[in-house]
Amino acid sequence: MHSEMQRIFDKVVARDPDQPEFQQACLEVLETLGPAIDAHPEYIPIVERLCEPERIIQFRVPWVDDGGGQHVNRGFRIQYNGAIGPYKGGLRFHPTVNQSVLKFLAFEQIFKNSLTGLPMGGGKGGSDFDPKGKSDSEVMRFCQSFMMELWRHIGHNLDVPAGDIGVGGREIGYLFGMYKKLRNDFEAGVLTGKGMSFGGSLIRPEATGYGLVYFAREMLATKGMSFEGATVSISGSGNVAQFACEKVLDLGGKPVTMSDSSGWIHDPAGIDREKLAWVMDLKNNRRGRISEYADHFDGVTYTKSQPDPSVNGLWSVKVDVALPCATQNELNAAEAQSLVDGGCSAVAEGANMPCTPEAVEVFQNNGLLFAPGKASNAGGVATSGLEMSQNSLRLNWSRQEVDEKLENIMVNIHKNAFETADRFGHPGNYVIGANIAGFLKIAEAMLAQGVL
Ligand code: NDP
Ligand code: 2IT
Repeated sequence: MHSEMQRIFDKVVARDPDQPEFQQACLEVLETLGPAIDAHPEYIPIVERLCEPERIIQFRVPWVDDGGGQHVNRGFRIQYNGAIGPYKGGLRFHPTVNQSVLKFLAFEQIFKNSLTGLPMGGGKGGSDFDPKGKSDSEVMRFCQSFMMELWRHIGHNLDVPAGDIGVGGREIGYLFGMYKKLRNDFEAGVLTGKGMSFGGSLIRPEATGYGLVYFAREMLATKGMSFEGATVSISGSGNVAQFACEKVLDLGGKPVTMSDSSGWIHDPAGIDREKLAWVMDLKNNRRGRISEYADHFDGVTYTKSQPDPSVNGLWSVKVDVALPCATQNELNAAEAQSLVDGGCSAVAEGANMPCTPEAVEVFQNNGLLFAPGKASNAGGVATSGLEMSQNSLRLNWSRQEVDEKLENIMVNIHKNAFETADRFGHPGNYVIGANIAGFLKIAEAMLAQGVL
């Protein structure tokens, strides 16, 4: 690692010794910036500033369950970097949410948003609230309480939250309703991922999964490969996984796995459109478990999550392409090695940081194509940016129009990451390409705006 980047990283660790996810995200960027820093030594203080969020807001979220019981959760919003546009990034509701996790996500978001080419800074937020097993009215009351504090910190030109794990269309609807009531103003562009009847964009629900597969298609094409006839493993069964599965089917591939936090299914015959529709109903309406898939369809195996995930895990299935779409650090070095041994050609991250640094090293050392999430899952936030544009215009674009813009953005991100990797002496290394390409735009803006 470049000595100045090592110095900055040591400072990050000393300052936040108890934030492993944040340290991991910083390290993964800092260790790749050397060639950019050699070309632009004036950016060294910028990197140091980038490792510190502009603002962290933490607040209490009290709510009442259906039985009258009172609960308190913790709410956060990290307004990480606003150099190139309003803070932008999702909200995550999951029991594992803490400052380290949200700082890692907000840090990644800065580079991802820069790569989209749209004017969006980086932010993230959420709560340690667990929506699992909660009724609709409990989720509504929680969202209302969360917004009762958050509203004073956000705005369509200031900070624009959206969904992430545990936050989908239902939650965004409740959050938007409460924001509108408190602000006494219909400020459509304050949240993205809204329903179509109140300012949402067509294709936003599909965008992360579709964008991921568009990016992977471009990456495969550099080696003369395609999704046609390819066997694909997908983890997760939420928003990103569902629409990644749909786009793989559109491109002639065969998805064979899906998972949730309880376990995973392997369907050697392939998850076809009818089965995918069933999964969407299971997860989005009935809010059930993926194990039910194996009870419902023939020839499917279900395996419970293991304490040691590398034993008989989802990534041991032999595939051509792997798309991790669940959560951070879900794919370790041993699992990466099983993918390599099984003849896998490409891995593209749908989730944020799903592959551990050691897993990424295994892929790169074995010549697999590897797409880091900040490039390959940028389609979600890019389409959020398109939703903001439509809200400002007070117009709705057609499904085809948004999809074409999304596809174009993903093709451009691929091209930018590919060419930047080449230009800085690491051909084919999308990690270096994406980090440097994302960084250069932010660094230029921060330098121009002075020491803030
Ligand atoms: P969802 O809540 O819709 O789905 C998450 C899926 O991942 C569920 O199947 C969930 O299973 C599983 N999962 C969550 N946490 C864990 C865990 N600790 N261990 C195992 N499985 C887990 O979220 P999304 O699909 O929106 O998000 C998935 C990933 O994609 C996240 O990393 C997110 O940050 C990233 N992402 C999302 C974008 C978006 O637009 N939504 C954009 C870019 C990235 P269970 O239901 O059992 O918890
Ligand atoms: O990680 C992400 O990029 C998201 N969860 C989407 C953020 C957004 O603002 O659409």
